[in-house]
Amino acid sequence: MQIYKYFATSLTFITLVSVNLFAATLPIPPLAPYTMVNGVKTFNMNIRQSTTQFFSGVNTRTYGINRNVLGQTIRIHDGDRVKINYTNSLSEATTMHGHGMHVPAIMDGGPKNKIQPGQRWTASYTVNQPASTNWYHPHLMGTTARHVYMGLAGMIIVDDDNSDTLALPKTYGVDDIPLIIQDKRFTSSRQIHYAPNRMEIMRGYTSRTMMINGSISPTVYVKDKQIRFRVLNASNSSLYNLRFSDGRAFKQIATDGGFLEKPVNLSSLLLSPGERAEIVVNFSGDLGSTVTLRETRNNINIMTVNVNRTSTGVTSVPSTLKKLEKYRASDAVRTRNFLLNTVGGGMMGQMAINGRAFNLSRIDNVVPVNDIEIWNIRNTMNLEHNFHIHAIHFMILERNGSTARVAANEKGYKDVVRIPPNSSVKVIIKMKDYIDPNNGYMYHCHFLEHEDDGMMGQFTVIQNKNNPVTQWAPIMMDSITTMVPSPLPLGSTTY
Ligand SMILES: [Cu+2]
Repeated sequence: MQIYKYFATSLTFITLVSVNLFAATLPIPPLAPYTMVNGVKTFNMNIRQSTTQFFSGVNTRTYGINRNVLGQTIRIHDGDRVKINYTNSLSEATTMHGHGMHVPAIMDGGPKNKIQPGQRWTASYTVNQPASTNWYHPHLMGTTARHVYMGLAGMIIVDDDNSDTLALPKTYGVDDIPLIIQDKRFTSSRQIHYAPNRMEIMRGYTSRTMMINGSISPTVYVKDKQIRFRVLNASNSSLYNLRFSDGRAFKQIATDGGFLEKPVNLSSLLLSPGERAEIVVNFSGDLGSTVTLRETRNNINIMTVNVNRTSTGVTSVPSTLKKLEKYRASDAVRTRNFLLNTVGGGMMGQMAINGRAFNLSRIDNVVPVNDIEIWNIRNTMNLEHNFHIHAIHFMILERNGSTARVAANEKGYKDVVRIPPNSSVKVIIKMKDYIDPNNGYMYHCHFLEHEDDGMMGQFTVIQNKNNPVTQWAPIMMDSITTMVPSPLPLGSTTY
């Protein structure tokens, strides 16, 4: 009976997928509208439950932010004063963390910034970082993985004066296209199925049903020119190796923390959960043809690119993008060691860092501001992990003790680094501001099942008597306390 049921399910599933294959146009998450309130760019983001048709005719329960699934794209500029009001319309508590955002710890949206059902939490700060592709997602201890899986993830695009002037494709959704890549399991009634067992917590809760921007096997229609894709691995625990079906080369222009110094030529791109890459692909001369974007670890066609329009857009990619500030290993004043392994029970024990599972009321590390540090992260398990540090962007110094093993497309600012089984990575970091001895930032494995299980720690940034900074000033709260209804008032923008 079980076997029959399994086959029946599989057959139905295959039929549904084949019906939908390459049928949908790639959805582009709209830009989030904002209002200017006393000079502050104010966004109202409603976290809610709804339904989405991943499979035609079937309503699947999903979570989204101002959308049925995933979130609108928040677009802000270096130097902007912003307030992002997150209202929790779910029937359960959550949080909303700005991943990659360089903000004060209390604005980070980590596990401490809990938003109860019906409540609102506001991230208010002055944007203080270079142009980059970031994202927002829940970060409540123990439920992060399920909440992201249900659909809570959106992009935050930061612009700056440099990105404004670089001759790169920059029309959002047209030649500058977000690609939020995930995979999901579904029940036989096509509801999202999130129920990892112990082995799946360890090895990853993965699926062959992949989606981009919440759509299974979509088609994106582009002009015959240079097209920029902002790629985000928003999966819970999958590595994606992306490649085009014709093996064409493309250029990576940005890592997690913004532009590389120069474009890096690639024919495949490997991203672990939480990592981002901006790539530019040349489709000139391809009018009338299609090419498939493939995930090669599992041999899945994930998106068709249909070149159906002609254009006289950007024809080349600038040869230099940005000068990056780089620290040498000899500049570091200390090295911290982080061991990724389990505690208690060996391979089946609880995920931990340095033998301790996460505890919200424990500060694991105290980092003096303006000190250059090396963080030496070792994965001694026979499993994939990665390592994400909140608020600070770092550079990778070494892989397995070798500077030569750091790939060219990793030589930019990063906030997530892949740590393959039984390997080590040294990164160099410097926190320059936002001292707060009372509120911590997280560092953790971004395989969400590992993070929820305890592979996470907490650090504070404290004053440095040798090299002090002034305390950051919070943006004053104003009188806006309710959601701004549509239609949007003058001064707002929408896509
Ligand atoms: Cu991990």
